[in-house]
Amino acid sequence: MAAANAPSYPPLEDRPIKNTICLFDVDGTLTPARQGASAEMLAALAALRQKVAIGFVGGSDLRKQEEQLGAPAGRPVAALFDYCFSENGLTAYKLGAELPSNSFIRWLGEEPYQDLVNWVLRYVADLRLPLKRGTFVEFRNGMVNISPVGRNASTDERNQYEAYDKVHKIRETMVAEMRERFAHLGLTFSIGGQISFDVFPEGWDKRYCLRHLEAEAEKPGGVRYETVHFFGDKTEPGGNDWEIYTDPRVTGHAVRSPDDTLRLLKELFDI
Ligand code: M1P
Repeated sequence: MAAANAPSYPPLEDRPIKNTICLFDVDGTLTPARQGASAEMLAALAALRQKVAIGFVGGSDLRKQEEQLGAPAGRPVAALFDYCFSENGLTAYKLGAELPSNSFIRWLGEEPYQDLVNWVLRYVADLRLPLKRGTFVEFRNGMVNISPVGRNASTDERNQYEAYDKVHKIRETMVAEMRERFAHLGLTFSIGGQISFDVFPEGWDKRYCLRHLEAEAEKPGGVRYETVHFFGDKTEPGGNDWEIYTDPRVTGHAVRSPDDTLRLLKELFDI
């Protein structure tokens, strides 16, 4: 049951600024990295939602977005946004109702996945490094994360590995071999952090959520979003907002911080 004081919003098809949606990255755009949203940001989003459809698109899972957005508001995150796109949209909600989900294993299939993971384990077994710990393959809903040193490495061990990797190019070499060996699978290999790299299907970056919006237009009475604004802080090449920011279907906005997002929203939507 909706909370007694829950605000109400015009139906999506009756928002004053028609056929328009604002999509937001979470960390560094709506909230400081890994922290909660401010009261000012939550109020701005509520005001914006009176005018246009709003959604977030984040790489983390819904639990994390509940912590960063839902908890500070004291309401479920799915009540704060028209569209919630967790894991870039592999898990998605519209007006609190779940949209079709997807997963890496469903997309790839068990046989090709085992070919990949067996190859990785053999490759890692033959590596001699200054240190090795455990969990060389982490199976996630939308990707597999591979770490030559192992995800159990402590902070010190991470730092040691990272320095070694910079000189000896362990991940770069492994990724180059995997790109060649598994070229037929249509995968993206991304070295983002300190000790690992992510492997996921081509196009399963933040652009993935756009397919949900395109599906909306095909539904009876569904809205066709002709203007899709995206706000993100990692919009440089290599950043995880870059692909959606530069997508021709999207009007991209690069922000430096949540305060910068607020400034831009005032400027663009007079809220
Ligand atoms: O956000 C960048 C990366 O952060 C972690 O990488 P690592 O453990 O190597 O520092 C992982 O969560 C990885 O998936 C992610 O891309």
